[in-house]
Amino acid sequence: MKVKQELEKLLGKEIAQSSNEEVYYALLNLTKQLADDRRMEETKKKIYYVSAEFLIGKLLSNNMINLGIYEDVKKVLAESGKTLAEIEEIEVEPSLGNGGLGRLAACFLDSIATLGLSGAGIGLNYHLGLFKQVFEDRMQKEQINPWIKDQSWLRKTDVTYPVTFGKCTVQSRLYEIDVTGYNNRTNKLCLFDVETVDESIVDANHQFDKTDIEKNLTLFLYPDDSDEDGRKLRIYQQYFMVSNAARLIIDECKAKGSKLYDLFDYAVIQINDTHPTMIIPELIRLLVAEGMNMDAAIYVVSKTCAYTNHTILAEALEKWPRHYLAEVVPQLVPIIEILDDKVRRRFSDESVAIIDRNDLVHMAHIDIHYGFSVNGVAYLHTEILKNSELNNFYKIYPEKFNNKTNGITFRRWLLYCNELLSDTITEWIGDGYKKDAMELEKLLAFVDDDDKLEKLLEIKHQNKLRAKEYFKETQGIELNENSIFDIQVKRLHEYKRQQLNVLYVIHKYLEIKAGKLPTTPVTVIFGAKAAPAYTIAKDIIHLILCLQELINNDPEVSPYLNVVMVENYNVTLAEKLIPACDISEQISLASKEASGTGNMKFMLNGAVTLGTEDGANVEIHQLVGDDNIYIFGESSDSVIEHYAKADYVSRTYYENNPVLKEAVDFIISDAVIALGNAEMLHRLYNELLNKDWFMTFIDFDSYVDAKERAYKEYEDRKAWAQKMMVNIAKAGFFSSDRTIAEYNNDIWKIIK
Ligand code: 6GP
Repeated sequence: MKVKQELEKLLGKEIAQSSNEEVYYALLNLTKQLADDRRMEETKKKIYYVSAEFLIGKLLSNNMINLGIYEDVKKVLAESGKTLAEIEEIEVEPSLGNGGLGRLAACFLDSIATLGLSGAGIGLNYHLGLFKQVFEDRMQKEQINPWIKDQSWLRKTDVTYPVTFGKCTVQSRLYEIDVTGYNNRTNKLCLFDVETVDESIVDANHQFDKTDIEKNLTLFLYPDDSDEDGRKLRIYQQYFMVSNAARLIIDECKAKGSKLYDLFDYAVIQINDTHPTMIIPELIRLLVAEGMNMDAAIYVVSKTCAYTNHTILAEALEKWPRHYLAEVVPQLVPIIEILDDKVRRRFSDESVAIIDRNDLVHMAHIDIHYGFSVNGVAYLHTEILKNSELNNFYKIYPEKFNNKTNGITFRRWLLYCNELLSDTITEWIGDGYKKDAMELEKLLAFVDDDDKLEKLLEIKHQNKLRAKEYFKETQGIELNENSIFDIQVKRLHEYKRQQLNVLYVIHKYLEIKAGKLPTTPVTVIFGAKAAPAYTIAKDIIHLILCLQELINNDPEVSPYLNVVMVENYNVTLAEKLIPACDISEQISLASKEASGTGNMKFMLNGAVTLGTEDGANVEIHQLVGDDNIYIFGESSDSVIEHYAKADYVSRTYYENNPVLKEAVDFIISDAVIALGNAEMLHRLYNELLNKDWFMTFIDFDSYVDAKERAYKEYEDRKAWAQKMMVNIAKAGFFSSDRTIAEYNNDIWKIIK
């Protein structure tokens, strides 16, 4: 294809004569056409990945890479005096996800298409998405994040269904976004919406009438659930998502010849955490309405649905009061009662019931009893599910449990975000690794090759410069490219322990003030959104922003230590930060991080992990060996034991450890209070001293030791570059192509 001619045909003029915006829209249309050309006939069986979140990121470059026109487009733009980077600035990042669960869903869609599997994602088209984070008075403020433009990747379809709730019926509308595979087929992401949705009901404080379902149904991802109306709104959304999904699936299967008794030969439904759980009773309801008897419907649905668990945090294992469901979706309640009754007849164990004695409906329990597969997302996580969290279920259904260690798409997280590195790798080992990521292991041959090690360091430096320029331009942030980039970017949550990193920063600041100076300067970078109703998480952000102000403006300290919190961390910012990183902070309390996927992205881009034996860190450790990772902290077994015995008392650590005490006390020192909000800082201080539910203090000493070791070893540039090489070489296992091949072989069994 002649890219230049095609583009200029769409533009109606020369590229050089067109604005960036015109070029962007021409590329959008060209890419859509090419994606359309790669649509293939669907196979008999299809995978439907149903998820509340799809954190897809900007799509233009990713699609151009997958369609094979990326290099040509870059060349053609350069000839006309334009860069792809400036064209991409026009694209707005869709706001359809929150964190790991949503980004995983996006990587999976890429890999499903790349492996040539017939599949679709199904979710909701949130108009205002999660929220846009801005910092005001060193605090997080939430703003609406409208992202839908007149022309976008969204394609309006004729598919619409009436969806009935207890109090009203709404008419849905399906929108589609093409999902391109790398040199392979085009699939679809199906996003349902309602036409009555009204963005104008949201006021300046982000408030809106939570009971006006017709107007608010697809406004926000995860509406505030701190009150009853908010929780009910989540149920409205979930039911709207799955009722549409169920109908779409039934229609598509019927069109392919399914008689519905054989639905499982045509469809497999992967339930992404518990948000889509109601698809089970909804499908049963619809099959019964089609004339099937209840037992047959339950049998068919149970053979069609599979469940993935993404967390053991109790707060995320959804439990809805039966009366909420009776109000929002009364038609499902009798079915859920039948499902519960069948469970109770078979098992006397109260802990596996669906509706408990307090009349709470346990969504995960529906998935486990009435799905055919239950998987965790990393080896350790699945072991914890089997042996503790879901042990009572494992005893009943050992055959349902399986592990699928997460993965990431290397198209976005290497080829696109780190071209310098991927071009160099191609030069060294050929481009076979682009199809078979395990070929990266060929890089192990170069761990003693001085020139190649030098080159890795040079690439890292270039990526730091690129990040420096980007953040200077977009956020006015000054980054020192000659410092160690020590990065923690992920959702803000106490279990992820940003507060542990913060305590280290304070400790380091105090050391520098006392005259103990680091050899190489360090920049500690944070990026994180806190859920709007999560008070302590917002207090932690506040503390980080106060420290940023204090430290970066202290001439005694700032030549050695800087703290930066980037605003509105999202996929686009991750693509800039990850290639520039030296040290990847993966410091969750062991047992709490199901897998993590940021850890994989950093490793692939040549950062060295500083982490606990948690989630997929365990597998990273096994792959790279002790010398190429910094592991610290309590083991998950020991943490689980502390919880069981309830014997962790944070204050004891504080009282017995003067270094820790000094750091903790600094949170409420005059220097910090002068910059911040005393109430928030005291609240955080008290939380740590009196609760510290995620055991920050228990790991403080070993964290400080590990960090000091990492900083010291960074000085030996050759030894560090060797660690980088090993990390990149061993990252192949974490390709989501491997993960999806495993899902397909063990669970989905889609034949190409
Ligand atoms: C996340 C887990 O916290 C993370 O460890 C994992 O890598 C990711 O899922 C993908 O599996 N969970 C969520 O984001 C979540 O909302 C309900 O879980």
